Amino acid sequence: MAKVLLIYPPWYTLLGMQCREVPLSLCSLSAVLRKSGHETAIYNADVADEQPQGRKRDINLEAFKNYQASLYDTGGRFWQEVGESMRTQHPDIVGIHMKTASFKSVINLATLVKRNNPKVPVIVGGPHPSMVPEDVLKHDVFDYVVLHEGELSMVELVDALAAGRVPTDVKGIAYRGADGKMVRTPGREAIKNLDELPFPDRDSLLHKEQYVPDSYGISFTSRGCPFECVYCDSPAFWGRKVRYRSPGNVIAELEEVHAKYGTRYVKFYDDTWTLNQKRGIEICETMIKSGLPAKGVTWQCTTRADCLGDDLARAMKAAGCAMVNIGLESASERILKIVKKGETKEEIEAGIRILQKHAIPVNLYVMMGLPTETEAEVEETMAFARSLNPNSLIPSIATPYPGTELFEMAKKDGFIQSDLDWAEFFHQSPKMGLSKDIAPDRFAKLKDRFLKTSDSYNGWSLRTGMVRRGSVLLLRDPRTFAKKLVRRMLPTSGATV
Ligand code: B12
Ligand code: SF4
Repeated sequence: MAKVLLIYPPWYTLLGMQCREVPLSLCSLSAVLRKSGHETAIYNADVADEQPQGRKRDINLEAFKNYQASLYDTGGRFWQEVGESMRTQHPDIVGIHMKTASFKSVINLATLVKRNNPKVPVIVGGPHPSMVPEDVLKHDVFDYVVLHEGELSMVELVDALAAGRVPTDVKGIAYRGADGKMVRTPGREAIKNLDELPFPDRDSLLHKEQYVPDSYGISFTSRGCPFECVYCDSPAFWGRKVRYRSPGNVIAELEEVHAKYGTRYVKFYDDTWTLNQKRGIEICETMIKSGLPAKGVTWQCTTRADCLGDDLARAMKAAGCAMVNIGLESASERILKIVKKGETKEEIEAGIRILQKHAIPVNLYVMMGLPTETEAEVEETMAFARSLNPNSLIPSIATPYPGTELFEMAKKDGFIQSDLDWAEFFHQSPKMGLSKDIAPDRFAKLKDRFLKTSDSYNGWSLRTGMVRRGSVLLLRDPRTFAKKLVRRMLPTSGATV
């Protein structure tokens, strides 16, 4: 038996914000480790009571500069808190989640862990180390990388370490061999039946006082996506074969979460929630039968506009769907082809109209800075996006994550330098953008306008939407109006980017 401390690194907190959502990856790992007899605790350094919720418009140049500075200041507040959690938890093993953007932050964390106790093995997993394990293992504060889907490999790795064995027989991991070179064990086959996984363990989170009931409503119903958008790491990470949980298994988890934590809002983080529309309807029917919507539980999901039909949207509305996130990315057909979106503008518009017909609010992802994109195309995207009348726009600057085709394109175009800094790789970073066709000074101005236009659209949409919905509700049902008003004033888990 080992005591494992699982850490979600600070990122939003370094940017002066926070993300109050439970980290599903670590909750899932904790569940399987506990099932195998290990002890666990989950420390989430991205939640901090006093900081405002993460909102895209808050990431400005000033915040970015502070963020960069805080990454290199290991004496700073966040890092002290992490050291404190090491001292109070006394773990035998530490596991840390790592995205590309949090690479530097995780190095700092691991340094603190080793400073505290050099004998504690540090295991990292997540999108970034799965794609560039060799690069990660150059840093000797990391001992093991768990590649891709982590549950089974992590249990076997912890079992081996707890027994004092060198984990040469554990599939799906990488580590430094005796000669200092990376050893990569054979790949692990994906878990066939996701229903066999225990429900993510939300109980082992430390500092529960920092969460609100809706923080626990993070869930997924499938893993993988069959599409091949060049900017997304899902195809390379999960593979293009999609695995599904059964509707009964999904809803049983939501019932448990609602009963335990009083959660009333669920965010499904599947890549394409409605990929199989028949199954989507089944989930909605199972949800209705469970009585969750009648208890006021609502939810959101992310999907593609070309995976939406009338029957499904009707079922989603009836089951309490309160928001769907859809990617438009670009309104230029030329760019949509370059990024292998596999959808046309018309298809995207048609899908959005179906949701709107059923009064399901839409968040629309838009991107700028894609390879060969012109200024006119960026303008076209913004104009078209607004004409679709979504409830909000979520703008991103094209970012080439390792393992994606976009990364290879960026390399070919000379955007990836040998002195690259992974901490600059995120969707609002002032350092991102891959269009050679827009001069750098023009690009900076255009980017600013792109983000500001989205902000002002969102502000306008929020105000008009609230007034419209509020007036209708006030006239029809003043009691519910009053209840909703009170709920809106209470803290939420927040919409993060
Ligand atoms: C939910 C989500 C978020 C939420 C996170 C909320 C939360 N508290 O968890 C929000 C919206 C806040 C978010 C923010 C961002 N995200 Co995000 N997000 C996702 C999403 C949609 C699902 C993640 C998830 O929960 N999956 C389910 C769990 C079970 O899978 P998992 O996290 O991959 O974990 C498994 C393995 O990775 C591994 N594993 C993970 N961690 C560890 C740790 C150890 C020790 C071990 C052994 C194994 C292991 O085992 C797990 C179980 O199998 C993914 C896309 C996707 N399909 O995965 C993008 C994704 C992870 N996000 C991404 C990005 C870029 C971001 C942002 C940088 C966006 C931005 N603002 O610019 C920020 C960064 C935030 C941060 N704190 O670092 C990219 C990451 C690419 C990369 N190379 O880093 C992804 C892959 C999207 C994409 N397709 O490109 N995100
Ligand atoms: S962006 Fe969405 S549709 Fe495209 S590959 Fe990624 S998850 Fe699939």
